[in-house]
Amino acid sequence: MSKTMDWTHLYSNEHKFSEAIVLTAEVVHGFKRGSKELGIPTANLSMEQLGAKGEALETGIYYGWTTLKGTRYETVVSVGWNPFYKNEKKTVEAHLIYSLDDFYGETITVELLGYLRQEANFNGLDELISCIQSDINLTKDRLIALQESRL
Ligand code: ADP
Ligand code: RBF
Ligand code: MG
Repeated sequence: MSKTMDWTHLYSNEHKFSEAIVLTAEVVHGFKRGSKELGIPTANLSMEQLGAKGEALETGIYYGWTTLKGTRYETVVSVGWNPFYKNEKKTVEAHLIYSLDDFYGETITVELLGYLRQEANFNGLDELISCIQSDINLTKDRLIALQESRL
């Protein structure tokens, strides 16, 4: 399978927010698929702590920043039911674009600055991973552009 798949068509609804959406919650345990199956760990936020804000959040993929123990990391966030896995519970999961040790139980703050795309279904794991890589690349681009526009 080619590693250079083109996902451009999925990003037609991309937009940045006029105001950040700020989420603060504890990191809880999920299905453990992120690291093991995808090689892309995601810190799952406690839906109980997010409450109505978590319920109201539109499903899809977002970019922004996470503050963990006083340090901010570029972050890509997945919100929804993961159609590829047919989850029955909505999750809010943050992948920090940095190599880190486990931080379960920490309270993190995730600032969402823009929306990339809706959740999609894929024909296989390699397609899902390829699309997440393109989300990560776009996230880096958008965050750099935002920083430059604020200089
Ligand atoms: P789970 O299903 O329990 O969320 P994952 O396989 O998605 O498990 O792994 C997520 C966990 O990995 C996080 O809760 C965190 O403790 C750890 N982790 C390590 N590095 C990162 C990172 N860069 N981004 C997100 N989580 C990370
Ligand atoms: N799951 C899907 O079913 N469809 C998606 O389009 C999708 N996009 C994702 C994008 C990013 C940036 C991340 C971090 C995850 C995404 N996932 C998606 C969720 C993925 O299935 C989930 O993180 C793993 O199942 C581990 O919980
Ligand atoms: Mg996870």
